Amino acid sequence: MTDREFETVCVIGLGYVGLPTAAVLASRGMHVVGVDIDPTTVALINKGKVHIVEPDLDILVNGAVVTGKLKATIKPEPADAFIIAVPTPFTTDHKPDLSFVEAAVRSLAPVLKKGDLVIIESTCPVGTTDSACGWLAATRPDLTFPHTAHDAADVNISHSPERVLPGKVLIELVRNDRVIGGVSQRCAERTANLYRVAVEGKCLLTNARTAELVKLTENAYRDVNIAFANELSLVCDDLGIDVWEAIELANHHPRVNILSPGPGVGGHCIAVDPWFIVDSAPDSTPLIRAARAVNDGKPGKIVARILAAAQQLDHPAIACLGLAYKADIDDLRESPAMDITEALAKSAGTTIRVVEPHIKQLPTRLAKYDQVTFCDLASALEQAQIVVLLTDHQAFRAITPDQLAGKKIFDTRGVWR
Ligand code: SAJ
Repeated sequence: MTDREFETVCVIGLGYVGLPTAAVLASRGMHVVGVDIDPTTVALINKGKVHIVEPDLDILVNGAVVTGKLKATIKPEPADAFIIAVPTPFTTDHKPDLSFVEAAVRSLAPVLKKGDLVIIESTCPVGTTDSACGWLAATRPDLTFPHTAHDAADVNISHSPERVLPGKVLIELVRNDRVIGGVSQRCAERTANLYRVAVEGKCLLTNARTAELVKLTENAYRDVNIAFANELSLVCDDLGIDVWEAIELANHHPRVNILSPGPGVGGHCIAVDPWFIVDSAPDSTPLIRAARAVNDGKPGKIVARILAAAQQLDHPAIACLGLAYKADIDDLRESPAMDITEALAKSAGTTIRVVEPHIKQLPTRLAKYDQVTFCDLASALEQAQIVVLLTDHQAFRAITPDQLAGKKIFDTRGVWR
């Protein structure tokens, strides 16, 4: 035993955020129980292995499991603190789907005891943390909760959103400042005490509703700024101007910093979270909604231009380089590269060779098209008349002008300028 306030932490959801968080806390000497509904994930982690690609995560998880500080299970176990890191997707009509968060909160109710701390890290619409207090209060009438008992509550509850960038998770988990929103002041203070074990950044205390909105705001801000760059790229296409040169020059202005246009916005956060603000305040969010439309419309604009070029050629072979939603990761979620490749498979009437160095085979969504094949980079380039760069992986940046000579190029990321 140490004199730490929290000895045992139960992390619910062992995905891109939960597993690194569990491993980092275990590496700081805490006993960590990781919980996941997928038995295959649980078995793999208990062997010291990982199911996601993230630099150095495999080493950290292996060390934590071997030293007995981290174990995985399918049900929550009693702990001093619970961290919920499950997905919050949206439904087809852009409404937040809180079913995973609610299930996770309810799953810990049976093992909850006086003095425990519950932290929701999952990105949530404003008001979710208050709702979580209500769900727990309804199942555990023997305990008091902070939405009614405030600082005197038996159990403390907070929202502290994850803000780590895929590809840099282990660095950002420790170094980023952390926004901590307590349902009461004591909830926030206790949550900061827990994170300070591992976090070197500042712990910034606020209330739960503000913390919920701050997280959504960060991703909506980025989405709106990427939409500006994407809209500018369409303007430049219409006017025959090189968008990359125009942005580079504009960014020499001391107060201008335009982001990069691309094939659209992918990933499980930036394409999703702005909708949670729109859903909460539909009459006050025309800009956020418009940004979503611009970014969601970008893949279709690119497909139209590629199809127009393909029509000029007899049976043109197309090489699509990259499926991941951004550089040097294996994550295909909400990836515009997938949407573009699938749209070409449906309409181009020609062979499409897909190169994605971070996965081992074509995802089923593309494998069902006979004309789509998974290919190595050299042969895809050799045989293609049209080359479409969709993800700016390192391997593609190294392609030389010689390898592209005589081909029609669609460089959606501006890496071959
Ligand atoms: N993108 C562009 N142009 C740019 C920057 C990005 O087209 O100039 C595209 C990327 O290619 C990608 C998408 O946007 O398709 C999102 O990529 P990203 O690197 O901007 O962000 P994510 O989704 O990987 O991670 C974001 C981060 N949020 C912010 O930077 C505000 C991260 O800090 C959050 O923790 C994460 O969302 C999350 O989990 O919410």
